Amino acid sequence: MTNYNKIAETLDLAASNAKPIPQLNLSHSLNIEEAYAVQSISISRRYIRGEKRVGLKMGFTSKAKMEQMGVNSIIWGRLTNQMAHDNGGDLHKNNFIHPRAEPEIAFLISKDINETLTLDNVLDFVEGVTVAIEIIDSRYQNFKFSLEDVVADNCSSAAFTIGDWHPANTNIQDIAMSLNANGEAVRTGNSNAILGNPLESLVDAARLAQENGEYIIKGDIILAGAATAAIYIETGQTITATAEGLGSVSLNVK
Ligand code: OOG
Ligand code: MG
Repeated sequence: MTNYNKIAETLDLAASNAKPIPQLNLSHSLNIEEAYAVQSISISRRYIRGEKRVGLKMGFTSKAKMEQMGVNSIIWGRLTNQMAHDNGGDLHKNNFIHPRAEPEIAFLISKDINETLTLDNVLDFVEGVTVAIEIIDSRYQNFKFSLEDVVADNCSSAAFTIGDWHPANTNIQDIAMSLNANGEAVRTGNSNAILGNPLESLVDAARLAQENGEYIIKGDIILAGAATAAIYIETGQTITATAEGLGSVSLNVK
C-alpha cells in the first residue's frame, strides 16, 4: 500500500534541507488525485510548524511553461507566509536546491469566493493586481518530474515576491512582461500567454479550489502562472520582473 504520509515527509524534508530526491514516479505510481493528497499532507506539515497559508499558485497556464517542462495540464499549489519575500529584499540561494525565477501576475482577493467565477464576475473578487516573481525549486533531481510528481511537490513552490498593488480594474490583458537579471532582459513575453487572459487563471483557480475542497478567501494572493519559461538564478544577480502598467518587482540573490 502506498504510504502517502511517508512520501509527503520525504518531499517536505527535501524542501527544508534543500536536498534533492529522486523522482517519485521511478518508485511509485501515484495518480493525480493521490498526488494532490500528498501535496495536502506535505503542506499540512508546514502549517503544523506554524507557517500560514497566504494563497494559491497556478502552474502551467502558459504554453512556454508547458513546453519547457514537458507537461500539458494546469496545476495548482499552496503558498505560505514563509515563501513570501519583500520586494527588493534578499533571497538566499543556499536555502534552495536549484531555484528558478518566473515573471507572473498576482491577484489580491477582495472577498471569499463561494460561487463559480466567469470572466464577467471575476473582478468583483479582486482587490488588486500586480506583477510578481515566483521562485520555483523542484525537490526532484535535475528539476525533472512527471505531472503527478510536481503536483505532489506542491508544484515546485518555493518563494515569491509581489510588487505594489494596483486597482482591480488596471489593465492586465495583452501587456508586455519581462524577466531581467542585473538589468538585462532574459525573458520577454505578454500577459496573454497566460491562458489567453490572466483573469482566466483566477477563474480556473476558483474552479479547481472548489473541486478539490480548497478555498479562496479575502486577503488571499493568487499567482496566475508564468508568462514565459523560467530561468535559473545565480548568486549576485538582481532579478526583476516588469509588466506594462504594473511597474516592477525585484529580488537580490545572495
Ligand atoms: C512547476 C511550476 C509551474 C508556473 O508558473 O507555470 C509554475 C515547475 O515548473 O516546476 O509555477
Ligand atoms: Mg509559477
